[in-house]
This record gives sequence, C-alpha cells and structure tokens, in this order.
Amino acid sequence: MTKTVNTTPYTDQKPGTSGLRKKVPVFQQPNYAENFIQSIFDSLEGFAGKTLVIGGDGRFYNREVIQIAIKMAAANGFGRVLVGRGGILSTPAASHVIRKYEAFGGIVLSASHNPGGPTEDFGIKYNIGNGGPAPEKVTDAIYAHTKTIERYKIADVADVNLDAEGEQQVAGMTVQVINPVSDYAELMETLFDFPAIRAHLAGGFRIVFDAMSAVTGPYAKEILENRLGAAKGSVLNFVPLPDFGGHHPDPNLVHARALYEEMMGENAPDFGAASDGDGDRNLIIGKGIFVTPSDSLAMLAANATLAPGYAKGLAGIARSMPTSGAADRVAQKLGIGIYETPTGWKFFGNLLDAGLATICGEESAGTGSSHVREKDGLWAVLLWLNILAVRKESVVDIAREHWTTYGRNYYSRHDYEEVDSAAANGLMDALRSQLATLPGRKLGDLTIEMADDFSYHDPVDHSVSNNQGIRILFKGGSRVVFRLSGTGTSGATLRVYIERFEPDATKHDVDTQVALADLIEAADALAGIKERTGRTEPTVIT
Ligand code: G16
Repeated sequence: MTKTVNTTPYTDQKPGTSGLRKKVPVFQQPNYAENFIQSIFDSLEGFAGKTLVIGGDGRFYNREVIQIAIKMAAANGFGRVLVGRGGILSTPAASHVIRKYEAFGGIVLSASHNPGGPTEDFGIKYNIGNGGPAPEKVTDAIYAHTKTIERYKIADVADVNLDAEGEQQVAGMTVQVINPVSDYAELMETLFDFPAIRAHLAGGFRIVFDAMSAVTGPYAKEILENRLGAAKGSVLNFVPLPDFGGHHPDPNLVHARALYEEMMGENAPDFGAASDGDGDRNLIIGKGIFVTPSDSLAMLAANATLAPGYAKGLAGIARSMPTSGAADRVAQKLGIGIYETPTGWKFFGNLLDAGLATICGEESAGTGSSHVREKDGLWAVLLWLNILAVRKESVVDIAREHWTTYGRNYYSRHDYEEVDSAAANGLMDALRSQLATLPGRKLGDLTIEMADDFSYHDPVDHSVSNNQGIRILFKGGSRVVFRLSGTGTSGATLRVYIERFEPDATKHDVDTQVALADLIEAADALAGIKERTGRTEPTVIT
C-alpha cells in the first residue's frame, strides 16, 4: 500500500518569509510538491504515530496537494491526520487546531494574500507543535533536504473523501475530517465579550466585513452574523473561491478599494474590515478613517484589557522592525517589555512561548496574540469590536484620543513590485556599502543619525538573524527602512517603510503622504530608486 518513488532535487525550494511560494505551474511539475513535503518530513524526528494537521486556504491546487500530503503522511508513519472539511483551514485556525489537539505539527497550504488560479500562486508551509511557523533552523533543514532528496514515500490508495466530517483509514493511518470553523469560533468566545458586542450591534452599530472570496468567509459568517447577530449581509464575498474571484485577496487600500470607498462615503457603516487569502491579515477602517496596521497594533494593545481574555494585562508587546514605533510608546506607558524582531511571524514564536509577549503585530497587516502562534485577522476584528462595544466611541474618536495621549507616528509603506531582481539587489548592495559613511549626512532639513543592516538576537534561544533590512534613522526619530520582500513569486519587491513621529496634537490632521514628503524624497536620494528600478511611482502605497 506504500510505495517509494525515486526523484531528483529541484534547486529552487528555499522557503521564504512564510514557507515555499511559487506559481501553480511550478508546483505542478512532476514530484515538485512531493519533494518538498518529503523534505519537511525528513527534517523532523519523532513523529511516528503522532498527529499532523493539514489544511489550506482553498485556493486552486489546494485539494490536489492535500491528497498528496495525506498519503505521504500515512507512508511516512504519522498515526493520525486532522484535516479541515473541504481541505479548508484558515492559517490561525490551523494554528489553534495544532495546539488544541497537541499535534506534532501541521502543513498549511497557502500563498496568503497572493492571487490564486491555474497560473497564479500556491504555497506550502510547515508549522511546528506550538502552532507557529517553523523557525529558521527548521526551514534551513528542510531546504538542505530538498537539495539532496532521492526518493519520497507515498501511500498507493484512493483519494480521501474531504467533504464528509468523520474518520477514515488511509494505509493504517486515521484521517479525521473536522469542521474547520467550530474550534476556532469557540476559542474566540473565550477571549472576547460576545454579549457586549452582540448588544452593541443590536443597538444599531453597523459593520461590514469583506472576506475577499477567501478563507475567512465561513468563519466570519458564523462568528459575526450567526453568533454575534450582525445584520445578514454584513459579511461580503463570503464564499471561498479557488481564484478569489480573480482578485488579489490582499486587504489593503488598493485591493480592498471598494470597502475603503464605502467607509469614506456619506452613509458609511461604523466599522469596516477585511481579511486575506488565508485569514491571518486584517484591514481596519472606521467610518471616515483608515487605521494603519502599526497604529492598530498600538491601539489594540492600549485597550486590550477591555476584553476578558486580556483583562489581567499584557506581558509585553512585540513588533517587526519595519513596524512603526507607536506600540513602543504604549509599552513604555504600561511598563511592559517591547521586542523588535525581523519581518516574519515565525520570529514571535519564542517570545510568545516564553511568556515575554502577549500581543504581536506587523506593518504588513498582521496582528495577533498568545491565543495562537499565527497572526489572526478575525481576532483583530473581534478585539476592535470588543473595545468599541465597551468604549461606545467611534473609531475616529479612539484614534484621535490615542494620538493625543501618545503622539502620532505618521507611517507609510511604498512597494515597488516585480522589479528586476538584479536591479533590486544592486540597490540594496549599494545602500549597504554606504552605511558606515551615512551618519551625519544631511538631506534637506534631515540629518542622518544612524544607519545599519538590522540584526536580531533572539533573547530566548540566542539565535542571530542578520541582514534583516536597512534602517536609516534621522535626528528627531524619523526613519526610512529598505527591505526586499520574501513572499513574492516573480522578480523582486522592494519595500520602503517611512515613518515620522509627531508629538504635537495640533499637527495630527495632515495627509500622511504630505507629512512624509521630505522623507520620501530622502529615500529616493539615498537609494536611487527611480534610477535603479526605472519606476517613477510605487506599485502600491499603504
Ligand atoms: C508573511 C509573514 C509576515 C510578513 C509578511 C510580509 O505574511 O508571515 O510575517 O510580514 O509575509 O513579508 P515580506 O515583506 O517579506 O513580503 P503572509 O500574510 O504573507 O503569510
């Protein structure tokens, strides 16, 4: 029933920021997915007879790879697989299921916010027993195995029925098809004051949630409409589609433009939100105000004790380095730790496991907490709703009051997508070579105080991660950061992160791009973006 198949390595299976992401036709090459999955198993020890969780965001090719993963898990000696019905599990739900059922680990099939379809993106990610993305030492080991693989093991059996909940046997292994939503929805009920949110919604507070034809549809329908009583129709685009309806399931101001326009319109609902392909990102828009992910992290942390799950207070806050310093001011006021990690949710795992941080967040629309080991889109929406239900103020009022108390970190990210890889690497190399001479240099009214390539020293396992982004700090606390994305699938994506701190409340009403104009100009002067990339404008501004 089990067979061993000879294979040869592919040279391009190095996991990026979040697993292996490639175009579907790349994954459809003979043995491509099998090689990577076998390399995951070959890098692990001690899983014989244990449980593996498998799920995905429902994108094109999800079902095929789920079948392959189940059959390979059986052949490699796992005792049990928990798989979401229809092959569906949002990334945060998969993390929760791993933790709740004490699984050995999980395979999550997703390319997150990247588009889906026969010629679009697919991805495979391995999560460890704490429910979080595999740390670098595991992804490095997986990559090493992909370079030398000679065979993989797979059960030679018929496909599993993914559409009926319950148990089946596959080559001596038990496969349990589970409801993808119920465990997650129960967890949310333990963290948030559902009766208060329900009462607030019943009192006329109007919300809209755009599931972007991706995985959060069934979760949002169940939680927001069925359990919390939001008006029917509050959840839009709730049927997960293999190609996300032809859109990018990326909850930002470009790809969720219709939601943004609605929220800025005259008869806007009170609260608008969206989540991405696999349900771990969030977009938060109040009536008339977009809340940047960095601000959202700070505001959620400042108000978290209003939710029952966080009533005892936070142990600490963690943010990725390019995320604005807004959360740092909250941590300072609360007298708790603040941790600055490289981009990638995997870097939060140790801090959460060690109890050093309770809430984590990233500028890339990710926020989450110690309840799972992934960022969690609906969790952020529910924490906002809990805070709004208790404070009974508008999002605008909460944001303004926050800025008055803590100061405002004007913040924007400029992305240059599908740039020629050599040009992008050349730009970063040129910046790197200037680092030592930059301090003291003046650009208009700005003076560079410090410049480095960020290195992270993990305080828990003492591992060191170098070259995590170039930081240029100016006198007065403004900052520009340059990084190449680790999640794109074609060419390179240059990310430029721009930030200015403004303590004066009379200056909190400026348009963000205007408030950052001199820094944007300085970024181009330093890196030669236009000249090196040939682009006059960013592809996406968030
Ligand atoms: C992934 C990671 C995040 C990271 C984001 C952007 O998110 O989990 O930690 O911030 O990619 O990374 P990059 O700037 O390298 O493209 P997701 O939602 O894509 O899984």
